[in-house]
Amino acid sequence: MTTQFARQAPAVLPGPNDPCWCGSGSKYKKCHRGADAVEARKKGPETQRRGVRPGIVSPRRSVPAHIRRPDYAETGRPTRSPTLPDVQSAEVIERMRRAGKAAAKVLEITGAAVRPGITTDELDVIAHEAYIQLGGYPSTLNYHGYPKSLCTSVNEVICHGIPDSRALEDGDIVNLDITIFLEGVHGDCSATFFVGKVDPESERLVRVTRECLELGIAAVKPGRPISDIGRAIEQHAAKNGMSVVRAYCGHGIGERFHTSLQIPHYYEADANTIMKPGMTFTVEPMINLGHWQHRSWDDGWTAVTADGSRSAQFEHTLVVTEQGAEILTVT
Ligand code: EYF
Ligand code: CO
Ligand code: CO
Repeated sequence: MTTQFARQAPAVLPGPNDPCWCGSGSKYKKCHRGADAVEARKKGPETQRRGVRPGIVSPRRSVPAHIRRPDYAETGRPTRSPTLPDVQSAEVIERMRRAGKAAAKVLEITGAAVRPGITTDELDVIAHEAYIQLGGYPSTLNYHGYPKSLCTSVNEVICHGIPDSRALEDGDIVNLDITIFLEGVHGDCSATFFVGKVDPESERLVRVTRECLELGIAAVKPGRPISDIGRAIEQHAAKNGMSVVRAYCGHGIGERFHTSLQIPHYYEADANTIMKPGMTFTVEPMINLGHWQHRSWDDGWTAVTADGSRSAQFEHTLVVTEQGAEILTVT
């Protein structure tokens, strides 16, 4: 009789809570994870999966009392209804211009510090001080309990990487995702940086991802559906043999960090909300060199590519205008 279960572990192992590769139907962590780790140790370091590993996360940094805070700063839970209007008043947009400019400034300052040897926790210190210097609160700090003032996503980390004691290495790529709460509104932007000299495929990934954001922004037009944005992004990624992450989307933004408006970065026919002047949202495509599927680390935040391929991201906060889009997160 032939067994219906696989006998050998695949090259890419499942996440801890995914079904085991053997077909037993049990979670991987309850089934073959222990045995696979023993086998990998026996075979030596060459066969062990290389990649970014979690480091030590430092204690939470404080924000001076004079800085205005969002509603979740103490409890971790946003209290206001997410079903706010998607279209903002001219007065809110004016405040969002100032918040967007400040976010872009924090990104510029923190990005300038990226170099081999610096830890992502040191980047957190730089960003944290820059937010405060500009009079803003780091929107991610305690947002749903997130522990740091920015996200640092290295190599195969797709998003929500937590700054820790890991030093950046020559050849890494790192996305810095910065959001500021200033004058009662949020400004959210990110960019992927090279650490020293990176390989040509990573350079191509970062270039194509930046182009995906540009093409997504160019698709923003009043009277057109939100799905136009994802269509433009997905076409460009596919043309270059890359994939678009599906689990995380752009989002409405304003007095709340995230509203119920979602901006998929792939073509989604159901994303049929019509864009209107005054709507504010982010476009933040995450593009992978390999497949689009993701896994989450046990920390509950860090999303990585399931196949270990590298991932890059760029993000801007936009307002829809009569002609197209105005980018708010510019210095
Ligand atoms: C509850 C978080 C919650 N969410 C979104 C919360 O829009 C963002 N970047 O562009 C963005 C950034 C962060 C964020 C930082 C923390 N969170 C993350 C992951 C899971 C989750 O579950
Ligand atoms: Co962001
Ligand atoms: Co965002």
